[in-house]
Amino acid sequence: MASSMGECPVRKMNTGGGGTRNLDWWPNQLKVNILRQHTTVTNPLDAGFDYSEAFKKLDYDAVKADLHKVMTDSKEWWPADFGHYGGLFVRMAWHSSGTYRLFDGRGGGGQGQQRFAPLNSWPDNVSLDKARRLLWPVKQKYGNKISWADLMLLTGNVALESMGVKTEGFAGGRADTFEAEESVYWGAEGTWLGNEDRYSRGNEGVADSGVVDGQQSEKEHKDIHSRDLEKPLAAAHMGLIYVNPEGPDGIPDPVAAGRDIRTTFGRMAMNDYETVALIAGGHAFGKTHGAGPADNVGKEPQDAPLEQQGLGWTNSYKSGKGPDTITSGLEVIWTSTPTKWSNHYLEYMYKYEWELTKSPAGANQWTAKTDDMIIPDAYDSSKKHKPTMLTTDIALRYDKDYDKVSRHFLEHPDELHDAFAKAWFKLLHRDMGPRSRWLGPEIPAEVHIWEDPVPKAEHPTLSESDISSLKKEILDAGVEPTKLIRTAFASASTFRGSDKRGGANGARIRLEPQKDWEINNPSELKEVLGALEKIQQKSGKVSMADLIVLAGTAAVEKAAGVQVPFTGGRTDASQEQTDATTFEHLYPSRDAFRNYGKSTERVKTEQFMIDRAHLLTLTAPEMVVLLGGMRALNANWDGSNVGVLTKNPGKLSNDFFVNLLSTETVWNPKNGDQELFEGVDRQSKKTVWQASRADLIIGAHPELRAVAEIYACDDAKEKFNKDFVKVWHKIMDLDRFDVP
Ligand code: HEB
Repeated sequence: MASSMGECPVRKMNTGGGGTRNLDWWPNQLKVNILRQHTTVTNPLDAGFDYSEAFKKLDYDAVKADLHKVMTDSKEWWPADFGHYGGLFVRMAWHSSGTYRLFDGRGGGGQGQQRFAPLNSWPDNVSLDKARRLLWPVKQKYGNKISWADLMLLTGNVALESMGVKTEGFAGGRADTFEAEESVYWGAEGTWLGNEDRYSRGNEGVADSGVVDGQQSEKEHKDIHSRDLEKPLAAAHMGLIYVNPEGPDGIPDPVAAGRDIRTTFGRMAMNDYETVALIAGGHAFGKTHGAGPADNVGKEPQDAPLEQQGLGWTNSYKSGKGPDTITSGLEVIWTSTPTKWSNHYLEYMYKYEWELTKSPAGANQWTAKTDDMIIPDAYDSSKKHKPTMLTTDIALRYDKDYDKVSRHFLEHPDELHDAFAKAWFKLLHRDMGPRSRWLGPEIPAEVHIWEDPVPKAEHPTLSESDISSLKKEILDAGVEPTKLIRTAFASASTFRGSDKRGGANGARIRLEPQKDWEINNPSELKEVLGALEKIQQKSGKVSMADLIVLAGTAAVEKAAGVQVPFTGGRTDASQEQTDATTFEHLYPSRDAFRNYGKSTERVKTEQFMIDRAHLLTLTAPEMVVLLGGMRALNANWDGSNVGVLTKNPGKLSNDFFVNLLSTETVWNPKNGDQELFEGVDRQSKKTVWQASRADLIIGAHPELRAVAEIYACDDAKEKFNKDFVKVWHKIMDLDRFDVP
């Protein structure tokens, strides 16, 4: 492990892929790479491999039986605490799903990303390399019929069941990825456990750093009570799932810890009730590991020597495992029955007073002021300990609002059990999208609001002739076709591939909050919906959700002069089926495709465009085609002509590309903010066009320009229309997991 003195830690490899790369030369260049992940060149499975089909062949009961066996089959190379791996596996599943955040739907356990960097090496994931390796024989036995993503979560679920929790059930359906996901913003810090970039300060906060030593702790202390965590982050430090267990920035202040917990758990849409249930339920099991000083622990998996074969954190303290394990550096056992469900966590929390102590590794933790030696040792049955807790645990008592919930659960242990089971199910499944994606025999009957449910189909499938007569009626209704296009796009493009929320199904564009979003142009939306409602009532056979998409489809068809595919079968959700608060996070605060929104201090318009394209699961060529087509169709959110580089707005053509790449136009910024540009004709010196950053990046970025060139060529007119129609249809159907 030790590197020889004076050797540069970065090796200057001189083979393919080595040397200084574009990103090193131009760190601010627009990164298109997140649009080309998880493609056929990274996925080793056969081209037609369909995970849901494979999963259906899985002997589900057999896997569960095998997992039950694994729980107590302690291995010499990584012995099980208390003879049961339950705690470790629950933590593995929780850390897998717990990276989810509500703001962009990214993170979460849906892709099996804990196998890859950075998550495989996050300081908060220490020892989970061992947990996954313990599962390898099971993975190997069942092969492609169960993904790592599903297996890790199912194992956590089975662990709970084996320790006496009646879970709500389990749904499979998370297909694996085979490369590190690059799209998630985990923060800007360059150090593990750093947090220098993620907080802005609240009112009484301290803005200046560089305070002198003596005052530092007092000022910092004030600071941890008032700072604001940067969006979309849901963790207090780089490399943590949520919060620092010792308290904010290591300061053992349970009230401040409560504040951090509320912020971070809130960012995955867990309220106080669910948060207390999750923590009190989770820490009913297992132990923490800090047998000795942290400097015994070697490199994380990503940087560990080859011969360790993907395992990291080699521990040179005594045996390096079992009783000598160092994971978090904390040494806490919460209850007297760490492998059995109980309410002891809360019972002890309130029964005892707590004093600040140090773990053998020197970390801040709390010990009960008592002589009660009631806690078993994980390896020595003759030894007993006093109850211990983390700062973040006792936060559930010392934070006023958590205290109320904790006391309530203390008095109602059965309710804690059910609340835990429910919150756990939500934790594991909330980024899976609609129920139609869920697989397996253990899907609970109860439908949850966070699933964004839509009703079952109430209309028979539309026939071809229904579709064509409806299209005719729509186009004859006297609404400008571009408005129909904008509405259909607005309805469908809320979809995000990250957590599979949003989309046209449900027609939630009629409901709060979407109906009032500025980008949806509420007054225009009202006009369109009003006209479509009349048609719907008259027809009696079609949902509004279908009609909104069909209207856009009819209008695109008319503009393109080619047929546009349409898949019916959507249904209309009610306001009661819609969690308006969490839907607010689907708001496209920037949408390049409709020329909506501008750069911020940190993010340029074109970077927002890539982010949005990624959520829409578009490739770079699809993104370029979509943008060019939307401009030709005159589909800006406000009807402006920015980027509408055509003399025939409303007609689908490749004009946007032809005019953007024309050597006869010179572009100049119009305002100081570099958001709006004017295109001046070289000959006449007249301003002929206006364009946004999103428009001009297509001509400026070499890779996007290369795509634009394809579409601007004389031989591409047909191809462009065909490709636009294809991406349009893709967007309309992004949420149609119900369609085979
Ligand atoms: Fe937990 C463990 C912290 C939440 C479940 N944790 C743990 C630890 C720590 C923690 C530090 C230790 C690690 C080692 O090993 O050393 N958590 C924490 C925090 C939080 C939490 C800070 C927030 C507040 N958990 C949680 C949840 C859950 C959990 C929510 C579920 C649901 N954990 C857990 C478990 C464990 C832990 C089960 C045990 C593990 C073993 O045993 O291994």
